[in-house]
Formats: sequence, structure tokens, C-alpha cells
Amino acid sequence: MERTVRIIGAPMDYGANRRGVDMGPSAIRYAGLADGLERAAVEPIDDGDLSMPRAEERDPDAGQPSRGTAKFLREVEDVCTRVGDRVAATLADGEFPLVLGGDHSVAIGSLGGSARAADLGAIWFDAHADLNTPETTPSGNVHGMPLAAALGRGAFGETDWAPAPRLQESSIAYVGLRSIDERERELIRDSEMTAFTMSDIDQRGVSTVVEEALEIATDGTDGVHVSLDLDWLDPKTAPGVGTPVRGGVTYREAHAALEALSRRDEADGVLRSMDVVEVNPILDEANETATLAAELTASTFGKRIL
Ligand code: 4U7
Ligand code: MN
Ligand code: MN
Ligand code: MN
Repeated sequence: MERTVRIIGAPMDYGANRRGVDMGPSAIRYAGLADGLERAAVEPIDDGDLSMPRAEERDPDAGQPSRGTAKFLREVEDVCTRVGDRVAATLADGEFPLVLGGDHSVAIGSLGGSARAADLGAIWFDAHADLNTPETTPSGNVHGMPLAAALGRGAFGETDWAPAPRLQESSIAYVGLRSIDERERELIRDSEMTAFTMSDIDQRGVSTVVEEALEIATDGTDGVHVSLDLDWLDPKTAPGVGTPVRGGVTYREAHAALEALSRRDEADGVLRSMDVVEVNPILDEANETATLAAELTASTFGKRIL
């Protein structure tokens, strides 16, 4: 059975600390995403981009949460509500939603939409934990908060749009963490989530770690959301990201990880939704980070070397 992948572009950078990730969807398309998906034997349908005002036209401090700081929160809410509706509608049509960011706050929308009609697990490929709340954030940038928002933590718990209805905290696994804020460290320890850091990858290899992450994300759930923040990779391989942190996975490790997802998916059909975020082509060289994003997405859907 051929799978249809619906591409939903969310060219926003309200949640990031610098401009440029709003160009991510177009850079990833230009890098050959649709061709890669066809070679993975899935049918891509491109919905184009959601429209949204440029950050310069908006006041970052309007619409602050009940407590703490979260810049451009009204704009993030508006986009994530629309992303969530599209993701839920795509799933209801029997298709696979692939959200292209944009900064990582779009994941509040994709998680919310994906967790409406199913108990959802998630694998979070990222250098960062993205678990700050408006109360703990050192930056006020919402791209550092999407998991906290989807789990309804802190001031997000008082909103009706951020918490993802059926996201299972104990079925969330991080892969590749290496930059965790002090407050986030306690939040992770006190949570039911599982965190595989870069040290775990060093010691046990990326394929083993991803297989364990899959066990956690599939246990007692109906499907898995994959969130791929390109700063998960080492900046030497993926320089075009807003918040690079050295010591990330290599080109081959990244492919191995996503191929491990696709092998499990071929066997058991576990993958439900995905987002690919934080590509900043302005900081890139010859669109190499977007090219990598397109390749890794094709690997997730089963594209192989031979
Ligand atoms: B990304 C940070 F303080 N933790 O909250 C914050 F270090 O989506 C960075 O993973 C967040 O790229 C990075 O601003 C968000 C900071
Ligand atoms: Mn992130
Ligand atoms: Mn990150
Ligand atoms: Mn980032």
C-alpha cells in the first residue's frame, strides 16, 4: 500500500531568537524533498505554506501568558492552532502529516493535532530539551518550550490550545541531548520522560539508542510523532541552524537513526506524524542543512542506499 505524505509548511520564526528559520520550508523543498519522498516510494502532496504575518509587523510583548515570558505568544498560538487542525484533518483522511518549520514551536501544533484521535508517543531528536515554561525560560523564546507546552506545564496549562490531548508523557524519549538549562535538568529528572543524551549515543551507538527510544514511544500508544530539530546534528554537518551546539551526531549517525525508525515502521507501522524544524538557510552554506533535512526525511520513509 502506498503511503501519502502531506507536506504542511509553517514558515514561522516567532519562537526563535533570530530571523531566518521562516525560510526553512522553502529551502527544504528546494533541496529536493518531494523527489526524495518519491524515491522512498511514498506519494508526496504539498499543501504549500500557511500564511502568517512577518515578525516585524507584530509586537512580541502583546499577549503575554498569565505568568512569566513567552515572546510572540499570540502569533505562536494562531499558527499552532492552524497546524494542529491541518494535522488532525490529514490523519482523518488516512494520510501522513509532515510539518516543515519554521522554529520548533510549530511542534505544539503538530503534537496537538496528532494527539487528538490517538494516544501518542514521541521521539525528540534535539540538542536541547525544549522543556522550559514561560516561568523558567532564560530567553523568552517559545522554541525552547514546545514539549512543556504540549504537556500543559506551567502557564501553558491554563490555555486551551497548547496542551496536546492524548500525548503520553511516559512515552516521550529524547535522543541526542547536550545543552540543557539548569531548571530544565530538574524538570527532566522529575518527569516521566526518558532522556538519551549524546553520552548514551557515544557509549551504546545510535542504532541501539533509537531502538530503545522506539520501545518507549510505542509502548501503550497508538503511534509515534517524530520531531527532528536539525541542531540535533553536529554544526559541522548542519551549520544552518539558529542555535548550534557542538558535539552532535554525524551525517552517518543521523541517517542510521532515521533508517532505524523506517525499519521499525515497515514492520509495525508505528510512525504517525513528523516535523522537521529549525533549518536556517541564511546561516547555511549552499543549502546543505536543508539538503540534509530532505535526505533524512526520505530515510525516515524508507529510502535506502541500495
Ligand atoms: B530549540 C534555550 F536557553 N534552552 O530556552 C532556551 F539555551 O528548538 C535554547 O531546541 C532553546 O532549537 C533552543 O532559549 C530551542 C537556551
Ligand atoms: Mn528544538
Ligand atoms: Mn534544538
Ligand atoms: Mn534552534
